[in-house]
Amino acid sequence: MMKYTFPETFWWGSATSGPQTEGVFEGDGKGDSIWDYWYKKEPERFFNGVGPEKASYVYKTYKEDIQLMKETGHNSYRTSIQWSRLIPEGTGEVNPEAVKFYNSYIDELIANGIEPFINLYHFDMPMALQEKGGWENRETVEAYVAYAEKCFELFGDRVKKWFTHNEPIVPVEGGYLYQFHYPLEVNMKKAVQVAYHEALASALAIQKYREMGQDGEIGIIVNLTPSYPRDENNPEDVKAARIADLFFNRSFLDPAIKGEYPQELVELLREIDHLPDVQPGDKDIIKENTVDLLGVNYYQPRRIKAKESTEKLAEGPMPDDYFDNYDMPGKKMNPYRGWEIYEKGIYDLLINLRDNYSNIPCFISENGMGVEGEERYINEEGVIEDDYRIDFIKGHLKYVHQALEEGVNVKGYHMWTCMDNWSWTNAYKNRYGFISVDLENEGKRTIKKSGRWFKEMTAANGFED
Ligand code: BGP
Repeated sequence: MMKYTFPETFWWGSATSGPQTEGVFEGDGKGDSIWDYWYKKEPERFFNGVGPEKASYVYKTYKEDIQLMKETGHNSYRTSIQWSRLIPEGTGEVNPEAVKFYNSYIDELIANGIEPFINLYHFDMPMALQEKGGWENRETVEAYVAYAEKCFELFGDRVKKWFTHNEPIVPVEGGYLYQFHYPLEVNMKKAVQVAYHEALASALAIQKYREMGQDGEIGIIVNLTPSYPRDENNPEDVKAARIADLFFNRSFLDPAIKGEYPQELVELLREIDHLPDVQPGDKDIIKENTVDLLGVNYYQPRRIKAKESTEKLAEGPMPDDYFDNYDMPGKKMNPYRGWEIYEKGIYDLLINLRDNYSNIPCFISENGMGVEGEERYINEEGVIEDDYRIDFIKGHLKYVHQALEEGVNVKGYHMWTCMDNWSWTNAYKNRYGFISVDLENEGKRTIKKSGRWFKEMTAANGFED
């Protein structure tokens, strides 16, 4: 038996987002985001035709839900403000119903001893702005900064942990490379511009936060997918893995923490004439407004080999022109989501932050396991016995613990997610929560075995195994 003890002050909790939980209700004044729009247009693209208008009804149930957070051992919780709820047209008028809702949600969390961590952007571009190009258009950067300022002004007296984006690489991949987010384009030139504008918007929001004299911390949440070469002794594999790392990890990590882009990435984009449009002064803004705190979402590693296939994914350049994904034999899989489970990846990425990113204060802001058909694990008391999820958490926490012992500045662990929520086009296919949501039964909540276990584990600040 080994004992894994975490600091008394460790942040324990879970994460979600507005669009995946709140739902849309008569009279709530919410404008459409790209998700509302896309669902109305192509509902068949969403698993079982379930859209964002239902989600988990949290807009109505947050008070009861917060009681369940307490019962599952949360001392902190991350959600996002929906831009299209607060400012329905993306710019201009603020929706008073949204202000009431977020105020009450935040107050209720605090009153129950749960610190709100608030994210400003979780894949949910207001449709009115997407019509004008979304992140491709520099005006969206300005609109975003005005929106961020409004959020700081309205809620900054109580919210002390802010995040400018969740996984900013995902709208780039989904919307402009691999077609799993609206606007479903395949265009690397636009992808680079979108990524650049997101990073610039983040730096400008951080600048605004500090100018306003706000006294909390502000950061960004990135999904890190450590890139492992097929063969560490094969220089071509190693180079391919390094390029994948540049595209998918360092493209946001470096500007967010170091205030500049990796030179190798800049050169690579220059060679293919894909550098983004920038304006004088941008460089300094990015340089001077780096994050206080980094959230890291970790689900899976990336296994890479040197390019072997000649198949092109698109006519124009694509990141995949530089590497192939490597299907490593014997890897452990989550078959429902199709993602590899590799616990040591969480340690490797934390050590990388310690050694190459000035040991920035960080926390695990998402880690989790989506499983389909969890009802088959329901016992006589109606509780889902998700022992696989408990094992998944322990497996990762052991490595977080090791990283802590080796001096990594890691301050917490948030699970994806609290209550089963709406997973974009997968809707409610794979369930991730500590708490189940019965969609057939008005969203009835039941704490799973993992939720009970998490409560005990966090009360003890650790576990034995
Ligand atoms: C992360 C996102 C979340 C969430 C989670 C699970 O990438 O930040 O929004 O959904 O992954 O992934 P999925 O919902 O695609 O199964």
